Amino acid sequence: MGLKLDSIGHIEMGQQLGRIKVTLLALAALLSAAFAPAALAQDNEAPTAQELAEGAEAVAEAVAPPAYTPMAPTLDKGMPTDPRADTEGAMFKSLTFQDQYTETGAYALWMHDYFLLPVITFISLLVLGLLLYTIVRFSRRANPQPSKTTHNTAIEVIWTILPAAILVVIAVPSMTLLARQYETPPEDAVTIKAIGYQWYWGYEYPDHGGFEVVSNMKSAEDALADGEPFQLAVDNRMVVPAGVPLRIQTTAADVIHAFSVPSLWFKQDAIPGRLNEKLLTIEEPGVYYGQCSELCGTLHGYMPIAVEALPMDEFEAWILEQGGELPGAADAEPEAPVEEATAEGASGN
Ligand SMILES: [Cu+2]
Repeated sequence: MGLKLDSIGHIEMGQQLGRIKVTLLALAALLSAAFAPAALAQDNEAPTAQELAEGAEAVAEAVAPPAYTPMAPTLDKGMPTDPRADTEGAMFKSLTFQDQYTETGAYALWMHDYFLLPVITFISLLVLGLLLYTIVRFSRRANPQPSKTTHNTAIEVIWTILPAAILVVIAVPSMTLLARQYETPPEDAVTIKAIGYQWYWGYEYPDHGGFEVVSNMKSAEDALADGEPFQLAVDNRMVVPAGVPLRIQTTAADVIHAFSVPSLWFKQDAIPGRLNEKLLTIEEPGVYYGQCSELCGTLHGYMPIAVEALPMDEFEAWILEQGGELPGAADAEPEAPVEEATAEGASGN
């Protein structure tokens, strides 16, 4: 039959299990027929097969996934801002970080905007002020006889303690951010494995049957036609569920690459022979663009990343469309042989 050895083994085991189930079912039917009035047993038996078939159809219709169409990206969401754009504040927005769509990213952005930036601004202005004061106050004209002082204990204590204190204060949010960035994914996180190749990305879905999506950069014409940013748009995106923890694993097939998406505050090296993994929870559905961030050869600049976060049901529909399977589907499998067996049994009788 051209099947592999292990798959034959599985199929035979499945059939054996099926046969055991059929035997048990037949026994149960016999027992119920023996103990219940004959009419009731018949009533029970005949519709069961029909009902099962009809029920299965109804379920299949209800579960039938809507066809997947790639989500249209939102301007300035999950992508860099063009400083030449007409939109308000485009110039400023292009100079700072992208809007963040993860909790860690929001924290990091807060730390930058409301903590580090004020501190560095204060220090820069203070140093600039002192410098200007010194230039004016102690110039040769204003101060012809310079002081011969070489030490001042008080001032030396201050300029040692103060910077040290500032560093200690900065260390608090800094260490918090570091810890958050390396939080271990929970056990039930959805695993997606990003594999770097020269020069494209592959996305494997080990929790969903292990299929792999190959993702190449779109041509300028295709990107433009689809309303996507050129050099960021890809033919096949990395589709993930939004709002649930993801276990992003990265590795590479040839040289070192890096999987990086700025608006998700995510950057992780993809190293041959090594599996890195990190937690990622995307807060809302959307398209988020990134790029390989490790010099990996000639076409390093042409292996962009596009992450499409979808609501869970749409993600599952996409999985099925890709020929993957849903986790938990394996638990439901034993029902199939039972249905078949019942139908066969009914026709046999
Ligand atoms: Cu690369």
